[in-house]
Amino acid sequence: MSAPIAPLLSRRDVIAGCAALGLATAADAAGEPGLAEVAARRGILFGSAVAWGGQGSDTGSFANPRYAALLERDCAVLVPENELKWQATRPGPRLFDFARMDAIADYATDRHMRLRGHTLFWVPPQWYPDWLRDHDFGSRPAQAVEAMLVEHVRTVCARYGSRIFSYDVVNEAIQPETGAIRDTVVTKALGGEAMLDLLFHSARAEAPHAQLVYNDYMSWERGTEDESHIRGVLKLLEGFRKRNTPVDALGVQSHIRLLKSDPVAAIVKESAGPWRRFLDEVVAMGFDLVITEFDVNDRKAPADIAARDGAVADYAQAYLDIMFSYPQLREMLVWGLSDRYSWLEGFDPRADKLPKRGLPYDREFRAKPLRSAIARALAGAPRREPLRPAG
Ligand code: 9MR
Repeated sequence: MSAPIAPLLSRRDVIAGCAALGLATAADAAGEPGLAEVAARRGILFGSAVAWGGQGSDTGSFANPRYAALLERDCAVLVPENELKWQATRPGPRLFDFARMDAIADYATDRHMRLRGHTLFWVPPQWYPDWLRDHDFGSRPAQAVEAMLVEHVRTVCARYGSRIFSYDVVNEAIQPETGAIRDTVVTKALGGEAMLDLLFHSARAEAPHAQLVYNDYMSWERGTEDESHIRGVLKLLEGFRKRNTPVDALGVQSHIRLLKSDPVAAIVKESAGPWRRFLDEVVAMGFDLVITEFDVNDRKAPADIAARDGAVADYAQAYLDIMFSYPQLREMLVWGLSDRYSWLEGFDPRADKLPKRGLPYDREFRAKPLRSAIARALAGAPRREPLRPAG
């Protein structure tokens, strides 16, 4: 009997060899379970932002077959990157347009994926549709704004019913530099707190099945603005609890940033303690946590691709390990899957002008070390009770 023949190269050797050559392999993800499956074993729902199908095939949309293949491998939940924002759905004060959002909702339903609603109201005026920015609310602005917001929530919630299981009811209400509620034509008319409360109460009434989330980009990096942003969000959450405002979870956007060239371990060491104290306070008030928009801004990470991808992966895993140590975190969404379509490309460019690499797949849809880091963080997460089904 002949001895079994050892394979010339194991799968691990192939992957290590490719990594040494700086090559991402499609094979490193293809043979492995999708991220949604890895996450589900731990009671976590994993997914991504997606765009609608109308802008042509080279987009981060389900209508792009190469992108759809990634979505269908890795995602159990989708969120529209832009299509449920007022900019998309509210072409005029009395007009609604849901064509783009409907396309995404239909795709998610057909593929048995869940759907998050981003967002019922995005507070900073720079993101309002033009007509709203300097809208004349007449002689009784408080009543007019109230009617407008309630109509909006009612219309969206009625249209999507139990198809949307979780809403970012309010997005980015806090001014990071001051920690106060932003002052806008809409918040002014009603008062900031009253306006936010109105949105959450309306969402609870119109979508009683849904998880209601306050979503913001306060981040674990330690800059002055990050401190005041965090303090402002905590104060806001305390106010919600005091006034019995129906808010279920804090959406932690998680656009994490490598903005220093220090070693990753040093940055993590500086951030971890204060970030945990923040999360401890949030969950102590009874809020769940949701990672709503994860990606990594690699602006100051090394230019060399292998070194950069390694730093991004290490930074992400350190962050996610902390996040998943909280059983109150049961959803993680990335803000896109491929660097080819990332919003980071047009934002805060690198000094060397190299393309950013902050998402799990590169511009040619090949899995990167960041995908493996996410998979490891998910696989290492303590098992938790999954979110109750919608409806
Ligand atoms: O990624 C989104 C980009 O395509 C849009 O142009 C932009 C304005 O609508 O919004 C980006 O998404 C943001 C999200 O809605 C809220 N948190 C920050 C995200 C990145 O800017």
